[in-house]
Formats: sequence, C-alpha cells, structure tokens
Amino acid sequence: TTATATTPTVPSGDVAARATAGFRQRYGGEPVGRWAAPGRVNLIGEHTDYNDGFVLPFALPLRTVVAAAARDDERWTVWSELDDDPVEFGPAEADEPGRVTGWAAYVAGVVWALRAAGHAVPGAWLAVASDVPVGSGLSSSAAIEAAVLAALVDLGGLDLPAERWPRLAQRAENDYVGAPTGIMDQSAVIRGRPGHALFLDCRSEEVEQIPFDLAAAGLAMLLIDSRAPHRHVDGEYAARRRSCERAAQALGVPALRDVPADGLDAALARLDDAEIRRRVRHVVTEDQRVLDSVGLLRAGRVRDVGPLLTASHASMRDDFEITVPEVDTAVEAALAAGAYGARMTGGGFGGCVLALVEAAAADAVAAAVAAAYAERGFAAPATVTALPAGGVTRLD
Ligand code: GAF
Repeated sequence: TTATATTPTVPSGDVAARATAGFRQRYGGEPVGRWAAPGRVNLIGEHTDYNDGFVLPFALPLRTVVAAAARDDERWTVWSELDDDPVEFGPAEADEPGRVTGWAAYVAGVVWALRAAGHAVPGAWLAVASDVPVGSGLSSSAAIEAAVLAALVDLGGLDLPAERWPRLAQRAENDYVGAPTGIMDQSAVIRGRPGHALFLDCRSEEVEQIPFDLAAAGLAMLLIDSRAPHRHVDGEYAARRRSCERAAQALGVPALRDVPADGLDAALARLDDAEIRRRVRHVVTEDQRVLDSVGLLRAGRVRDVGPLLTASHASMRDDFEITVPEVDTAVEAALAAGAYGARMTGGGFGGCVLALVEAAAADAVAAAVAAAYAERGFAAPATVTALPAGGVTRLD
C-alpha cells in the first residue's frame, strides 16, 4: 500500500479571480458583478426526484463563478475556461432548443427558459470559471445554470423570486439541453445552506434545512471520485425514468412517491415484470431511507445515518442497477476500513462515492480505497473531504 498525504479538503481556489481575468482578457472591460454557484452531492435519495419523492443533498464549497456585464443589444457572448474562444448567440439560437451545443448549451438554456417564461432577458458578456469538475457527478451543469441565472436576473432587474429559480434552471436542462433530469441538483445549488443538508419534497418543492454539522460531531465526509469512465449515462438515466413512469401508470398512481413503504409488497405483487419490480422497490425504499435519515439527523444521530447510506448503495447496485465496479469497490473498501456508511451519489454509472467517517480515520479510509483500486488495476481515485456550503450568491 502507499502512504497518502493528508486528505485535502476541497480547495477554495481563486476561481472568482480567474473569472474576472477571463472577462478582462476576452472583452477588454470590467465585469459589473460576479455570481457564484456551488456543485452538490446528494447525501441520500437517488432517482427519487423525478418520482415526486424526497432527496437530501447538500451544496459543496466547490464553485462556478460567472463574471458578467449587460450589453445594449440582445446578444449573449460567453467564454469559459473549458474553451479558447467565446460562444456567441442571439434570440434565434436561444429560442430553438438544441441550436447551441456543448457547455454553452447550459447558458443558452437559461436564456431560453427565462424568455419562455416571459422575461426580458438582458444581452450580456459572460465569463465562466469553475472548480466543479465536469463529469464527476457533482452537478457542474446545475452550477453553471444557477450562476448564469442569478447574473441575468440581477443584470436585467428581473422580477423572479429565488423560489422559482430551481424549476427554471431545470427547464433549461430538460427542454433546451435535452437531459430528462429531476429538480434535485438545481434545488441543492440554489437553496443549499452552510452546515445543512436540504430536505426537499420534490412534489411540493417545500424544503427544510436539516442541521448537518459534521465537524461538530467529529466526523468527516469523504468524497471519492471513482474516476469510472462514463458509460451510456444519458440513455440509461432516461430508461430508468421511463420504467418508473410506466410502473406508476400500471399501479394507477401519479408517481411512485404515492406507493407507501408499507404498501410496497402489495404493489410489487401487481407488477409482472421482474425488472420493473426491482426499479419500484428501489424508489419506494429509497424515499423511506431519506425520511429515516432526516429523522436521525433531527435527533442529532449523525453516525446512525451510515447504515442507511450503505443500504441505499445496495439498492442502487441490486435493484436500480446503476453502479459500476469502480464505485462498488470504493464503497466496499471504505466500509471495510471502518466507514459508518458509504454510497455512490448522483445519477450513476460512475461519479463520486461518499463515505461517512470519523474525522480521525479519514486518511486511513482514503488510503484503503486507493489500495483496493490499485489491486484491481483501476485509475487512482481522487479523494477530498467536504462540508456543506451555501447556495448561489452574488459575490460583488
Ligand atoms: C442526476 C439528475 F440530474 C438528478 O435530477 C437526479 O435524478 C439524480 O441524477 C439521481 O438522483 O443528478
């Protein structure tokens, strides 16, 4: 085994300075403001959001920053660190989903969603820098959507209360970018609070901020980037969603959220397809695990959430069938090294694993996961610790 250095916390970075520098360099002037939105991890409640169910994500200290200024014409020019050249588009491209592609589609999608909702969106110069890694399942897309949305709302003085931002950002992603996601990620990056997890009812959009003070409890949350190459993520996600919708229809309920945990067996008995039964079992038990986790956190019993995290992982692995060998290996190794619980977080097929550990054990657990990876010949995982941070905000 290799001795690891101390597990780093996620970097606070100079991401805001990079956004400003990018703005000056590309556009030759000063931004009028900077807006920042975080990435997120989901503590528990996976693939429950589009079933009208419950989720419990928290915002990360990793952020995407947009430096911006309004312009007099109805054009949007956006530069990102991911590319050399800015992308420019106008109303014609913004009003036709799919016209702008790549990372800039998330920006065009926000313009589209605002215009579709009847807002007069100001033209703008935008420069984007980000510490949220792309493709690690930490919602870099929700982060850019939220930061751009906040910038455009402020620049245009739009009358749009923040409670309505998550739905709008979700529409950008669903209808412009074309990814059929739920409302969890946008809610987490917009409504997250430091030291809290966000308990969200995805049907009513009611939220409760649940105290989640890991440091005070002597605990740490390890975030292990599985480094698993993405495998058919989009198609598999859409297929899971379709299965859930078909199951709800077969059961005669608006959504799987309406199948109560104590009515699960009766519901399963009415479904003749074994795969669909597994999908339903995941969603219904996962909703219950969210409610149970919230109850434990309200009672200050943070460590006791561990077994629920691990049960969630098993359910994703065996019933929802969205894990891959890398994430299963990380979860098993973390548990064997003493983690209270561990699970893959996010849509699946790779991304990050989170592990709830005693703060003093963080380095040993990270080293154990790295050793298990080396043994299997997987690319070394990147591990950090993370505390819940705040949602989208204007920096200056
Ligand atoms: C992705 C989606 F964007 C979310 O809406 C959610 O469905 C999640 O996968 C699975 O819980 O992050």
